[in-house]
Amino acid sequence: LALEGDLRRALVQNEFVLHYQPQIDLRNNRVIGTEGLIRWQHPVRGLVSPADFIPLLERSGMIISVGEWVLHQACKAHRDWRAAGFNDIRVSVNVSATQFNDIDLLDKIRYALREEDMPKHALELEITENILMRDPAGATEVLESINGLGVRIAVDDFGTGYSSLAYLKRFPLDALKIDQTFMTDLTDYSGDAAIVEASISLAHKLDMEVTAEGVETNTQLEFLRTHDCDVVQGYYFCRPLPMPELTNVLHEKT
Ligand code: G
Ligand code: G
Ligand code: MN
Ligand code: NA
Repeated sequence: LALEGDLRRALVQNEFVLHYQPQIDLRNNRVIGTEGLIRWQHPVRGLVSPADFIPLLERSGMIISVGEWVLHQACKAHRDWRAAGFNDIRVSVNVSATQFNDIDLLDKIRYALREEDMPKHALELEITENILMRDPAGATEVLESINGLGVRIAVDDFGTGYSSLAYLKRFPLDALKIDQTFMTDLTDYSGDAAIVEASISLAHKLDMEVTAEGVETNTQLEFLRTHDCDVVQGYYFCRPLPMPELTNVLHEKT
């Protein structure tokens, strides 16, 4: 409860910061994009995990304004990367349930693209499969309007919720992100391996790019390479980093 009061001031007091985690294209081992991940630098408690405050933001409705801040921040970062010569990179942001159901979402995306001079195809929205499946018919409309803007859409945390395969085919989706829980036991004969292999092949057959999240070891990486995964993200390559450090990584790996 104390945290909730502090959260009300966090935005105006500039206590939020967006970190960025690189996503590596396995075809050329270069950074193809980054995922923006919010952090809260609390004046007394220090760094607070989004797992602890995103639910509070959701409950209070504050996620709407914080979500807009995230969107603008990611587009500003992208402008800096372009200015440094990284023109082929993308940036992804996570969209929560409340944001996804906000009737002004499309206007807010349009506004951010215009205000921050953002190339629309370079922006990707990550939406969890649970959000999409809550009301598939409603979700289809929202996704189609986002897709109509030219902004990319990725299904986040794939495999942990209840996806209807029929809807996966019907939704206008660009990418599928396999949840990190499936990486833990990624050896050739495990159940996780079967799920990851099947997810990659499903994504490709539905014409989607596929990203593996939470890649921490070379064994996992080699498995993903062998099974034709497109993009990988995880501590094995890089943690989420604040802006100046991330730009240094781009200079090394792009
Ligand atoms: O970065 P970390 O693993 O601590 O993030 C924990 C959770 O918080 C993840 O589920 C992630 O998707 C979510 N999260 C991180 N940044 C954002 C954000 O900007 N918006 C929303 N809605 N969720 C975020
Ligand atoms: O829910 P979502 O996929 O958006 O959140 C991704 C979360 O996973 C972020 O909080 C990020 O910090 C975290 N993360 C990123 N790479 C790794 C990894 O290799 N291992 C683990 N355990 N977590 C990771
Ligand atoms: Mn995500
Ligand atoms: Na995820």
